[in-house]
Amino acid sequence: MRGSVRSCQRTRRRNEVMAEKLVGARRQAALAELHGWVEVADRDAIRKTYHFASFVEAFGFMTKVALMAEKADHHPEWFNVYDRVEVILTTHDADGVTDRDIRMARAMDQIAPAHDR
Ligand code: H2B
Repeated sequence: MRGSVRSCQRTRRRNEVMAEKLVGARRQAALAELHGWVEVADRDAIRKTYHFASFVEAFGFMTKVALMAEKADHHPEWFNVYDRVEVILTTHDADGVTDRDIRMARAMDQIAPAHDR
């Protein structure tokens, strides 16, 4: 019972935020207003690499993004080594890039080091 209620809420939540795949000119326009975000070659996703002054700064960035991502129910795929954070964004429900990814990318850029904005 509790399980089915929970999965129902999850479905409802997904439907509420269900986003449409960004394609063609709208997608290019969205990418053009971001900085340093490019399309991934072998899948429908966008990526960017951020560079920090230290591991602690990189991890601090990831901590802030993690809280934003949890709030937005939209999570990055990422890889961190020392002062570098490589991020991939895509929307699994839409099987591609949506406005949710663009919004997350913008939010990440806003708290990134000046040289990565
Ligand atoms: N993050 C990203 N990047 N894409 C999604 O489609 C996505 C997500 N879906 N975070 C959410 C969570 C979904 O899996 C859960 C069930 O709400």
